[in-house]
Amino acid sequence: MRLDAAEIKLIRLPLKFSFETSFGVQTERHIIVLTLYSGGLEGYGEGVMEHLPLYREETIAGAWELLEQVFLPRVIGKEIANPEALVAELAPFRGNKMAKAVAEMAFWDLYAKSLGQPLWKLLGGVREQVAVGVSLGIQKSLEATVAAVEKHLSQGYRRIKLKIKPGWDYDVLKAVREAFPQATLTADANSAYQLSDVGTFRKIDALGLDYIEQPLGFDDLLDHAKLQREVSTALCLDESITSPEDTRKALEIGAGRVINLKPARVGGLLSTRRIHDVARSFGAPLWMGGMLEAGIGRAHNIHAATLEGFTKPGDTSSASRYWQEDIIEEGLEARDGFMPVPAGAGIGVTPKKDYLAKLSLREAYVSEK
Ligand code: OSB
Ligand code: MG
Repeated sequence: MRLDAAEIKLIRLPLKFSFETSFGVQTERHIIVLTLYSGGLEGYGEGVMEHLPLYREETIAGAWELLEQVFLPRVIGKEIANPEALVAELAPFRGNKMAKAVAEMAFWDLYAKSLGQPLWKLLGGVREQVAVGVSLGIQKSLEATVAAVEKHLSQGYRRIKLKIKPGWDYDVLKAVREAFPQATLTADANSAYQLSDVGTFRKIDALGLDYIEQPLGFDDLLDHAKLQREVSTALCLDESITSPEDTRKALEIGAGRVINLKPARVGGLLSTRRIHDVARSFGAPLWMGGMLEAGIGRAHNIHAATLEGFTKPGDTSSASRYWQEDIIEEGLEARDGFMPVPAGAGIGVTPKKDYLAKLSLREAYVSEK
């Protein structure tokens, strides 16, 4: 299909809660929203990068520059047959997976719409709803944490993930475990620890967590392998996984046993499917991560989570947890711990154009020269 034009917007969307992790506190998102135009069709993509490179290296400034000046001009005006062809166009450029993913995922939406198919079917998904849990930020107190866990368990969420950081780890996990002996609990450190903190993880090991997410360096597989040999709880990799190749290496050396897969972190949905296949070949379960996405990115993630290997509950919880008003018409709401996959062609959601215009801080339009 021929790509006629592209529009990028940077929007600001306030969160309903302040989300604290080991790397900072978020009270709002700044989101790059891409629309690709082809014939009468529109495909949508959403960026997960932020102003500061606190999670991984990419930034809004860098992604904006690449999308507006390099990636989009390279594909607009061209005949792009399928997602493989789009990925090939961007392949000469190293890294910048999040920026590439914005374009790749918008293209998938467009491509699925051109075929009149829902995205999940085109990807080869096997289910029409996906199991979900919640990711709870660092709270003000142990009591507040236990109350937040209670609230989300009672809403039916199938797993509770608690953010941890040095000084806020074993005690909070222990308090929650004691209050909820049967709950599926996990912890996410967002790379806040070093191998020398092994003592903390030996203590946490006794709490029966389903996994411990990304305890060590964002780009460090070797020390994760060393830590995994010291604890019986599975380690789950998030930040460290950006490609099928590093997934193979991570699983080969035993750097973890579970994969948090975020399409936006790995360059998009083709890469997601390849990583999924690598993880399955090692027998490693996957789950769908999240980056506090608004409706477009959340919809993409829900579609991708229908692939067979996503056997653990993901982070794509109800949009109404995050936003007073989402950027799409449809409500993405979980019921009893399951998120239905949006129906209709492509990602199956409709951006609110007037609302996006109101939220917009910056815009660019790329058309054929
Ligand atoms: O590490 O999974 C993470 C949010 C922003 C950046 C990194 C992470 C997260 C979350 C939130 O855990 C998941 C969500 O609710 O979207
Ligand atoms: Mg994580």
